[in-house]
Amino acid sequence: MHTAIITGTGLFTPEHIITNAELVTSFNAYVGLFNEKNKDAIAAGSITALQTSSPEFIEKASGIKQRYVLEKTGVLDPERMYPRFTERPDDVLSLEAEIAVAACRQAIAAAGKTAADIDGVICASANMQRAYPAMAIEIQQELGINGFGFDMNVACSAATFAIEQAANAVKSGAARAILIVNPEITSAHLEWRDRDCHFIFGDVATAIIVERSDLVSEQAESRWEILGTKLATQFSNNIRNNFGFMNRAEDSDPNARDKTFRQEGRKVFKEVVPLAAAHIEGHLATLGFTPLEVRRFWLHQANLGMNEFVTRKLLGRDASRDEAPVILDEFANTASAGSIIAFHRHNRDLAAGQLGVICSFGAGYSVGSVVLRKL
Ligand code: CO8
Repeated sequence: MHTAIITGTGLFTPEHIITNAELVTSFNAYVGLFNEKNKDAIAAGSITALQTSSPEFIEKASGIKQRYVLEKTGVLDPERMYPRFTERPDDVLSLEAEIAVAACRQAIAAAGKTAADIDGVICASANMQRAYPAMAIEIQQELGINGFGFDMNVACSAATFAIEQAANAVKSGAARAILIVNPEITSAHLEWRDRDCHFIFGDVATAIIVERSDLVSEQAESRWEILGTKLATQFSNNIRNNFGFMNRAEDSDPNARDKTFRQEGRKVFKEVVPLAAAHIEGHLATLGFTPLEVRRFWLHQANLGMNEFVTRKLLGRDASRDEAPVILDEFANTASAGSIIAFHRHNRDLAAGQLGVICSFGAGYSVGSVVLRKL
């Protein structure tokens, strides 16, 4: 058995920012248009008037201040309320692969590797742009990587679940190095017209190199030994999207509300916090550690209050931002990429021997943890 190490990460950040104030201005314009258009039905009681949103609520309830998106004019157009992308021909790199490749190139360079050193690509994301061929294979071709590529989707937990697959491939000797990539175009699957969730998500792509310890390059920017991974799932309808290939055959409306992201946010909050905290504590115990020995927690970035609850349960006190970095204020929830952005931004300052935990949680429900030691 080999030892699996994380040696490089990459982050692609879209150029457009939508602040809470901008988002709410266009959402409230949409509400005004809707209520005006339906004023007779609203007066008759057959349609409920929409309520306005507020930047103060968004920041207080979630900790989110802004989000990055690949396209903002469509999202902010009160007559449209979703991004405006141009369909690309089959022989042009797809948008999801394009942002993935940008993050991958950074991760490969950070690890001091070339495409020839990598044996497989895992594209792990909450949303794939198409059914097939796999996004991973298109990314693999664009980067000139030999070997194999496959896609996997465990929503917000896709990255940690992929780290386990990569670590197993490396440990068993099946691969020298695996490239994991998490391109998240959440803007295309978010219902920007729903006051309960219109502020939640942002677009981004992250990438990670997992490789064999004896093959690590001297140029590698960091070296984190994967001491263990632990995955768990428990079915729940509280975060769900019914978009899929059966829609046409079912004669269902492709624009119906259930064909984009929807959630019971409060239930998710209450049910997932204890799951995540118990999961991390149990995982650490199997490796002979307690939460108090962990120097840093790179948690899923969905809600600031959620992360504060998780770390309070683990540590018995409030965690500092240094112990549990927050990036959701800047990026919002970026599904599988959130905990990886936190790791990417905040891992280089730790000393050799210190422990860290990456933990994601979300739809499924799903929880994935990765215990790391800095070398
Ligand atoms: N503006 C003003 N007021 C509002 C707004 C708004 N925008 N929205 C709701 N309110 C009001 C409500 O009407 C309610 O009023 P009242 O008390 O009078 O009834 C009050 O504010 C409180 O409403 P909520 O109880 O809904 O608010 P919460 O405090 O629970 O906050 C959150 C809502 C922020 C959504 C919170 O519940 C939360 O963050 N929960 C956790 C969510 C989470 O972690 N989800 C993870 C899912 S992500 C994932 O797994 C990936 C899925 C795949 C990605 C797909 C890409 C699109």
